[in-house]
Amino acid sequence: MSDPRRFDGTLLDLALRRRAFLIGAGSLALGACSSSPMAGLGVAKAETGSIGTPADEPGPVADTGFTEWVGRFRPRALAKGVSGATYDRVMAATVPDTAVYKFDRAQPEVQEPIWRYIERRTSDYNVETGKKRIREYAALWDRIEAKYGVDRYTLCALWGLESSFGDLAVSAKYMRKVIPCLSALAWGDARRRSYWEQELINALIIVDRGWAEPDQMIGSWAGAMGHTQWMPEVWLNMGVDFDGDGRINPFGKPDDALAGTARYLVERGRWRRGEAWGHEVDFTPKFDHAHADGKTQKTFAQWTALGLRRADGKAFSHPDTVARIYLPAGAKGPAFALTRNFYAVKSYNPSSKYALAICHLGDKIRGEGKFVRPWPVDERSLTLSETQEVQERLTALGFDTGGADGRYGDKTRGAIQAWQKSVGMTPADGYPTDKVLARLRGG
Ligand SMILES: [Ca+2]
Repeated sequence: MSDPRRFDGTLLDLALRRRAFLIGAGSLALGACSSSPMAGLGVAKAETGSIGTPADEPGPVADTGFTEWVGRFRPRALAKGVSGATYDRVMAATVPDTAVYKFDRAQPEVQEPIWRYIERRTSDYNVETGKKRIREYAALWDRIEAKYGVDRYTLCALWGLESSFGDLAVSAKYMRKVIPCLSALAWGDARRRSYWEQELINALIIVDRGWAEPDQMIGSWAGAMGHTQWMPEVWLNMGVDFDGDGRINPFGKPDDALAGTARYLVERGRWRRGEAWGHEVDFTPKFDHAHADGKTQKTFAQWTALGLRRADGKAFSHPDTVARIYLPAGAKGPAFALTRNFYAVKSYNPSSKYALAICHLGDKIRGEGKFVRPWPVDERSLTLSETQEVQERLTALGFDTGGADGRYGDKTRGAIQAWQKSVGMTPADGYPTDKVLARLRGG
């Protein structure tokens, strides 16, 4: 379920959101389009050679190459369950939306500090709107909690970040017809062709089942649709007809979308009923930040013995629960002990800061306050190019940052921390600071 590339941009997240391998912290409401999840994906050369479009030129327009491809792809689509009638009807009317290719090449221009990322997603507007939705859909939340056990506040927050609570006025600007997008990608994106082919097939099966007509299937350019931005595969396999109208629908009434997403969190994220996602924590001076690598698992009792405590001063109510420590902004910022349900949320979109934004927004909708420890806003954040330099230097030293895209995500954090440990730099918190860069430059 996860893309090797950390993608935690803002808007295009939306675009390339993928439950299987695309990443992104979605937020329709955020504006700023900062990155391409498809960097490097390129139009590349089609296997057929029919559209060998160079990466710096516009994508191919509909031409005989596409028609030929539709004919060639037909037997494979039928073998995977699409009816011939649906395939012919839908694909004959499809003009590939080649504008999708340009999204490949968008590159991030700024590195957004984690606190801006979190604060924008947990804005007063989102908190207040979330509270309204909690009241408005009380009966639906009751039913979803009873059946799936997923906390309504967290699920409501996910809805808020995925589609601004289903606000079509906000999302309309980003909407495209999904089948033409997926067709263009399946036809022209050599690198991820098999993924796009499968999603196109899934979309056609949805049509086959009578759940939607192609014109109704609108979403991001990468094919994510509806209230909680389902890719066709999620719609097909995790969808639930929760309003009982005989079809599964990620649009319109939010019942199916929210129930299906709760099902996803349970079945794919292994959400556990009644458990918190984690706690904000603090450390006594003896705590060694090298343990805070987002991987090491210990019970709260064991962490307590190592010098960790709850930031609000309360005792851990379940000392035997296993947690991992996450430092999104290094040793000086807020720190978190994460339990299973954090990772359930992260399974929906594999970025830690995306999951943190959702869990925090959910808590705020529930009525809880801000984090106890302040963000290190006075500490200068590295620029995009400086972060890229850190990544390049670490890569050269054999620490895997997953590329050098200038983004500070889970993989880069892990690489910095591993390097800090190897050179004895403390705190080994994985956070890219001036000091880290200077030491890397100094060899
Ligand atoms: Ca339904």
